[in-house]
Amino acid sequence: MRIGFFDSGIGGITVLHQALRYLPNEDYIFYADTLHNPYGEKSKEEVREYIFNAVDFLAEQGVKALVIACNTATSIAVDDLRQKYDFPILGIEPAVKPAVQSCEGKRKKVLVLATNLTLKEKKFHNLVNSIDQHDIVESLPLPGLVEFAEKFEFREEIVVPYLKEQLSSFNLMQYGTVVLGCTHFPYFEDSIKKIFPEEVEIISGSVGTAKNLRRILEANNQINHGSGDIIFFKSGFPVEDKETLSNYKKLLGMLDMEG
Ligand code: DGN
Repeated sequence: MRIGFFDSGIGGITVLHQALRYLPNEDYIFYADTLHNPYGEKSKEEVREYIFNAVDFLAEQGVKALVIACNTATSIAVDDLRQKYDFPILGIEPAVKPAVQSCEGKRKKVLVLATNLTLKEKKFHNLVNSIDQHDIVESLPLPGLVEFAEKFEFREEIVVPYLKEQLSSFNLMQYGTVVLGCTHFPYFEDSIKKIFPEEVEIISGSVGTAKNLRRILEANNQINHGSGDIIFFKSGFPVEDKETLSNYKKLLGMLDMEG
């Protein structure tokens, strides 16, 4: 059986990329809900309905595990999804804990970049409150990066001015770690690096999610020896046109280059 991956759009491919590193012999089914993207600016109720529709679809295809490769969807629905389905469901959340641990000693702050919905949700506030004893975590929504990614717009001359404007009121010298709390953001890692001082670390939660996925499959004796085949769906329809498929492959290649 395949492993299901789900995101509101192409951001989840950044998590799939890590899964392919840790589990290269699994076969995958990737569902991008592009018709309803972006999730981050919509109401929680509306997004919840889209998520359940998408996961119902993946469950009907038959998956042995599901990765909610979207911080926004994880924060509003992962607990309820786990109640409904009987396959393992993994989510992704902003990697606040390692960021705080690494910054505390350095007397630096942490900046979490995510969607509006993720940053507004209780799950995020509970996470920060449980870890951030010295009040060093700050956050900023960057919906423009999701829009750029969905348009396959990654050119630095477009992205860097947007980032500079959004960060214009921040003193960038005070940060030790930037947390990419949206799966669309790793595509822009090079542009983000250009804005912050060189020593600033940039981290995301996708490696942790991929390692957890491997651990769960190993524990359940469900490791596959397939070919790493991926099939893509967009809001319930198979992606068959060559151009889109080649764009998705290009994204995986682009992530390879970013390491
Ligand atoms: N990629 C998603 C996330 O990680 O939050 C959401 C992007 C969006 O739909 N705004």
